[in-house]
Amino acid sequence: MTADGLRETALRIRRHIVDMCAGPEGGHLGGSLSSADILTVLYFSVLRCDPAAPDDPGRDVFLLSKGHGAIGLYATLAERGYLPVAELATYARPGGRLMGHPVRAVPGVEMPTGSLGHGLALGLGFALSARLAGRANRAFVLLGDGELQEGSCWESAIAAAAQGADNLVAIVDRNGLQLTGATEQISPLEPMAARWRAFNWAVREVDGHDHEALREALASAPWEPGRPSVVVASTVKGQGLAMVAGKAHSHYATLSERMHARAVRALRAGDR
Ligand SMILES: Cc1ncc(C[n+]2csc(CCOP(=O)(O)OP(=O)(O)O)c2C)c(N)n1
Ligand SMILES: [Mg+2]
Repeated sequence: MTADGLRETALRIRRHIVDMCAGPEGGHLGGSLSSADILTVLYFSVLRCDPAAPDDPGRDVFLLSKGHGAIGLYATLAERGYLPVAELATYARPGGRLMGHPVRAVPGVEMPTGSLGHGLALGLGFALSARLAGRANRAFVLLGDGELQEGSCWESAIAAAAQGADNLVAIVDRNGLQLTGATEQISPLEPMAARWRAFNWAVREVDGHDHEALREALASAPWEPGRPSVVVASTVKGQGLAMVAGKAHSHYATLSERMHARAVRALRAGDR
């Protein structure tokens, strides 16, 4: 996809996210906006995947380990053709399949997620099974930075390096915020890149809102044969909406009609 195409797609995805947050249940606004460019680049420039054959054994697998970012994933899957865009209006409504956290009933969702700390182990399982079957497909796992406070993430990192799983690619949405505040004030994660290197992973640090930098890093993995890869993507929680960007309270929002209209105007203005 062209640079303009990616930019327009990311904007549409952000608009869907904002729309879903205006429903009666609200949604995880900030973390979905911070991941929107990563998801756009993955689904429109990197992943070998086909909405017409979501179970193709040769597909690249994507797992949203930070499953609370579900509305961003739904918006991306809809834009990519896995489900009708109109279905996004059923998010969090009785009888619908688009719940607050993703489940396998949604086309394109590989595993249910939402309980933090499990996605990297699941991704390693996909990567190892592809290798055993002699297939070249890769597994991509998107982790929250606060999520990395779960010890199971580091257990999985050790196991992946021990297995030399170079078809596993982790992406850390490094927005610096977790539910109640800054990661560095609550349970520090720095030096982030050095920690992953110490766990024997190949590491790249990129601007998580720069489509070309993301594409180059993700499409060219593995960068070091025999090592799993991690992209530490520097992001802003709530990116695209100045009224919440960089603020912990962006984590979850139920937008009133007035706030929704303001958010839609702000997104449009940012596109100029
Ligand atoms: C095991 C577990 N503990 C707690 C939660 C509740 N929870 C949901 S989101 C969140 C904060 C996660 O922060 P981060 O991973 O940085 O996500 P982001 O900033 O990208 O939204 C927490 C604690 C959970 N979903 N799972
Ligand atoms: Mg975070």
